[in-house]
Amino acid sequence: MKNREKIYPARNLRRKLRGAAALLASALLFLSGCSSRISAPEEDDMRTPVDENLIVVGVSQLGSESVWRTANTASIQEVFTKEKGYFLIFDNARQKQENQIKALRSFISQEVDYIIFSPLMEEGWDTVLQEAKDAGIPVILIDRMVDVEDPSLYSTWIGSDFEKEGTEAGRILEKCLEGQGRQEEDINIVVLKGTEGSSPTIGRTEGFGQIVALHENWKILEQADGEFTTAKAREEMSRLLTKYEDIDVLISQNDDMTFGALDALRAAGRSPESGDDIIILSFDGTRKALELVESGVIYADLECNPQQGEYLEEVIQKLEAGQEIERIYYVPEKIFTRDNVSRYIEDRTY
Ligand code: GYE
Repeated sequence: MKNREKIYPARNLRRKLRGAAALLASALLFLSGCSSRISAPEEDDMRTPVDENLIVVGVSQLGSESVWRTANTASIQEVFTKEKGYFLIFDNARQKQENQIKALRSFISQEVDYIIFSPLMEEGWDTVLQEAKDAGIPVILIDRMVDVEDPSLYSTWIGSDFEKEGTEAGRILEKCLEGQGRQEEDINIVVLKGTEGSSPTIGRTEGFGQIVALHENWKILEQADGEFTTAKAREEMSRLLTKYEDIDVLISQNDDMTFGALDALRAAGRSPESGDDIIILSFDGTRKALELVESGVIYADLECNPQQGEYLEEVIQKLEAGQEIERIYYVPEKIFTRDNVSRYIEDRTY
């Protein structure tokens, strides 16, 4: 991004003032040391973002609904430490957009250097992001996207290509059915969708839908809202299993929902463990899911990489150095099938 100085003048002014404040603080400390016997506080007690010249980042995480999210939060918290020169203000919005908007407003009033946030859903951010822009605070989006009129309301976005994940799932299903000699058969599909209006739900649904449209014999019986959680998916899957007798394929838009769906399948007397009862495709690539790929319960798992902290830091370092950044960064991802999964399980930390 060019001309960042011009885009965010307030922020640069703030950094200068912060530098001046630090100088003033050390001058006062020096003077107090010369002129009085009252001892100065231990250096550690004086720590504030101002006098250490730390980069202050306000992070608004959307919730803690899934294993993926917990790993994503950990990856952010590992990176923004005092040792690395950051002061992190972290807020968990607990799946409520209004909480997220409140958190963003509080970051603005605290005059943070950067706002990082993972928006719960795509719509509804224009006003608060305009406020951040007016305050001269760069906004970095991670994981999910916003749908705003003015694209200059955020500096960059770091995340996954959700639509591609969806089309890949469709392609894997094609190959699977081909391998089973069922390419001409009628195939009944149910989809467990994530949070309504969120980028992964929109992208994965759209991408998979593109491949479905190529196959007249593939029928989506229903797309149910599983909210990315195990509990809601368990409930929805039980309902679907009562409603439809002949479900051949389950597309579950995250692993947590897959775990709930598996409970429901077992409770309904189906045998997902046999591997030939139902074809399950899942997203995220958590360790528990990879083990289920290895044992043949999940046919394939499309990785969604939660470890975005290092990319975030790279972007901030570039901005700090006045370098250009891209508008979009896709994180690297794999597809796990029974053929390759074993070598990845041991190193999985989440
Ligand atoms: O797939 C799901 C989480 O936004 C990519 O959100 C993320 C999704 C992830 O709850 O597990």
